[in-house]
Amino acid sequence: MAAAIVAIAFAALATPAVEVATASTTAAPAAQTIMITLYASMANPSGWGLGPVNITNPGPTLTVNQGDTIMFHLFSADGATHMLVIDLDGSGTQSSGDVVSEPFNASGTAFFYPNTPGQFTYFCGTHELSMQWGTVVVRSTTPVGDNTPWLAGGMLVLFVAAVGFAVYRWRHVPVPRKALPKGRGARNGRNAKGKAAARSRHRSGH
Ligand SMILES: [Cu+2]
Repeated sequence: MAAAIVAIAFAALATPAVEVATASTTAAPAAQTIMITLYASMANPSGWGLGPVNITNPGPTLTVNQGDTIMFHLFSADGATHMLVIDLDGSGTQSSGDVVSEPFNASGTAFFYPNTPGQFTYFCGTHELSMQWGTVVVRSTTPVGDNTPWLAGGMLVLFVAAVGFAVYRWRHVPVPRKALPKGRGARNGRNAKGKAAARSRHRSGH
């Protein structure tokens, strides 16, 4: 029985280790610093572009990964003063929760630390949103369905239950009489009868 308990214990302990190893292959990718160059123009064609000659409105869709650091290199393609705003709070206007660059009429920079997956609008803070806007897509890098803690917890519960059941069986299931050494059960029975008879004699003697 002890060997069976040890076997159950090893089986229960070995399984979570395998699950953890599997889960690690879906871990989030290492964060990177990504540089994006954007050209802004109010003069026709207005909008945003990855270069000075491909400016469109809406501008290019910018896809970034959650957890990365995005460094924008910003240029004015028409000499006008522009400002990059990423509308993180979805208000449609420049507000304190947004990414906002310094105004630039030649070049500038802005940093974006995307934490929340989703789609966001970027636009120019000094011109109308409708004339200079585009979309930023933040991709989630959080592993989907990472249930390692639940698996480990579940295996621990199973392990405790298995050991508890084994111990319960070990202590409560009577050993079959055939398994006892020959003659021992009969001798015990005889002794018990003898004691009972002695008690009976003792009581009847009064
Ligand atoms: Cu502008």
